[in-house]
Amino acid sequence: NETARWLSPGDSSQIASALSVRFVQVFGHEPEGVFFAPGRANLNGEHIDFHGGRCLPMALPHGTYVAAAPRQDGILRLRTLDEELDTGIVEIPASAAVSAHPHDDAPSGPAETSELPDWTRYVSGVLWTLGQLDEEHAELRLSPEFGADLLIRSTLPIGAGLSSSASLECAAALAFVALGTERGAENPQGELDGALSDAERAVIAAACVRAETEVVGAGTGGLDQTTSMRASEGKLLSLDCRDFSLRRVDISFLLRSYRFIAVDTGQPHRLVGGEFSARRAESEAAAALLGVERLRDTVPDACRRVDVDEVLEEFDRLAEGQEEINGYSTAACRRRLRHAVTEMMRSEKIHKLLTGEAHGVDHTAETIGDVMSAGHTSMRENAQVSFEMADQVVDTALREGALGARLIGGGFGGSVLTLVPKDRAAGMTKALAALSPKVRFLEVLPSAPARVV
Ligand code: GAF
Repeated sequence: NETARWLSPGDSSQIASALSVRFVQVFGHEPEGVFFAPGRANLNGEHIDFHGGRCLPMALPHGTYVAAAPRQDGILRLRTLDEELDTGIVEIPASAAVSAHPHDDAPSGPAETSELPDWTRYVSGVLWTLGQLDEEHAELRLSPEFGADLLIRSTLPIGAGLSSSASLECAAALAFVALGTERGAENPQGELDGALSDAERAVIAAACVRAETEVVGAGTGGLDQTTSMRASEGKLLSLDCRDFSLRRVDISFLLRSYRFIAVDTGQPHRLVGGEFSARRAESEAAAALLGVERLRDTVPDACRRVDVDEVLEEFDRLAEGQEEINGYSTAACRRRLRHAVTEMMRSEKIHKLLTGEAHGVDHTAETIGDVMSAGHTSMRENAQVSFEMADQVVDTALREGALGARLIGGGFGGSVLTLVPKDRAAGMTKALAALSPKVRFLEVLPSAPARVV
């Protein structure tokens, strides 16, 4: 039954009420609030956020809900309702939040706490980084005594490249800010959303990035957390990861005739695994060889056309005779460089198209579709993060009338984003459903950022 293949975001207020009821059953007292943060899809700009590239994400209607209540004893008690992850209440002394979760490079933590489930690091990490904020951001800083009870439920598939981790971090962060900071105390919960400025949301997003890189040990670049905290309903973000400035572009004109549908291939991925970090490290080695801090320095802005072959020639000249750069194969570094430069140029092209003069809906849709598919080819051949099922989904979607299709997120598993004319969507999803019983669909409607429900 094809309808069963659609993952619905559900009704926010119903989910929040049901979660509050469960919270009382689990913790024996009422939650003080329910907080939500969305996952994301990205039209273009994969594996370039950490190089200061431009990304074109939007928040999904799907995401993570957190029902929460503060505690006065500095303890964090967490439980997830995800059937595969739930092991009952997990208790972490807040003061041990970080030592309990050393990532691979950190000294190991106390034996009795190192058994904690991996997913809890995303939450305890955020508790720690929000406690580390400096004087300038004191209003958003958690006190060291702060603790909380959290019940978690996600409407996103976990590990499907749709940013389930960042949405958990951001929902937990918003709960912590609401319940344990001056900013939260100043604003009754329902008003906190509106009261938080975009700059404050950026500070919270940065704390979430820090939790993921320093506590979880996944070298993410900020795309996911920024989208979850700062997205806008009905809008695509044109996010410049040099300084995380962004423009919000209305794409409702496009959604009148076309649909964005995300296809979860059913093959999960993990960013903490070595492959993602290796890809990042290879591209960083290419940057080091070229003598630039980040690869964005080779593609400064939309106004200057960059010839990728010239950049590659320069790379070849500098790499001549070297089989390795900083311990990474020169051939691999060259491919990562080609991916990063072409991916950045594709983003600049769409940025110009969407922020410049209108060229008509169909022209815009076709150009976006072409960029998406070219992005996939580069994910497959240059970044080398695609996999058989993703390639099959892309080929099938294009054959069935999609204007564009591409793997999104970190790769090695995860989801494909498609752009399809409304009248071709049913045929496309039918053909995709026939590929594997694990395939699932999500309607991608650009949605609002992290909020109090
Ligand atoms: C993951 C990371 F978390 C992001 O920062 C980004 O690098 C993405 O992979 C690839 O574009 O989602």
